Amino acid sequence: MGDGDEEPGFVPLEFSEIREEEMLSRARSFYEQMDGRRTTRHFSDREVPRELIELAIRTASTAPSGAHLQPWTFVAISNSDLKARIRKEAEAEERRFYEERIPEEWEEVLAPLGTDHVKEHITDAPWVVVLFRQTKREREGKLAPTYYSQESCGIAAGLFISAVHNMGLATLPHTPSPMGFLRDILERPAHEHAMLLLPVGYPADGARVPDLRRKGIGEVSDFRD
Ligand code: IYR
Repeated sequence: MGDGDEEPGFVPLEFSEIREEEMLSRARSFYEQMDGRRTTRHFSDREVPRELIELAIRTASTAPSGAHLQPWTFVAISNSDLKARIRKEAEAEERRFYEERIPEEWEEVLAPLGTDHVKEHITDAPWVVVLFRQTKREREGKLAPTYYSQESCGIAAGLFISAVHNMGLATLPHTPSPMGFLRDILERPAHEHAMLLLPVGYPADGARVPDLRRKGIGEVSDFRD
């Protein structure tokens, strides 16, 4: 692209090339950093400054999204009463799931994770962030569609989780099911659907995680070079 190719609405890409050696070293250290992330269910109630949560949400919001509509709302809750209400409703739904609705083949793969209907993390963690997916957007006073909102919000959630890990805190993608109660409690509009509940905080002293291994590169990829 040379002079005279300037299209309105476009600006030059800011890109600075990195030497290949440096690329490899950065790629390795980022992988190692991310490979050290574990999902724990045990959170401390130690305070976390609001600015860190804002930065995690800003990072999540850098996600690419369908038609750049950024179809997400991150509701960040530190209010204890609200967290207690959310926990109560989440546990009521989860109790039904674990006691009545869970199919055998699901129970089998959940057992090693040690999960149950008790969701202490919702009241222990200093922050609970609920990711709402917007299936519609406002356009000229009416509602119009968003596009690829599941994919967009999934990517944003991944960036949120990475940002939290990178800043030295822990989070847990919790999926109370069904989670319609979150829209009611948090007074979000009908076109926003709760997708993930993410407690954020320090791990508790003595926090434990299941003894899992991750799949190797050969199990998660199929190269054709
Ligand atoms: N939503 C429930 C059950 C659950 C389901 C899966 I798949 C998990 O990886 C973990 C839990 C809960 O949050 O307990």
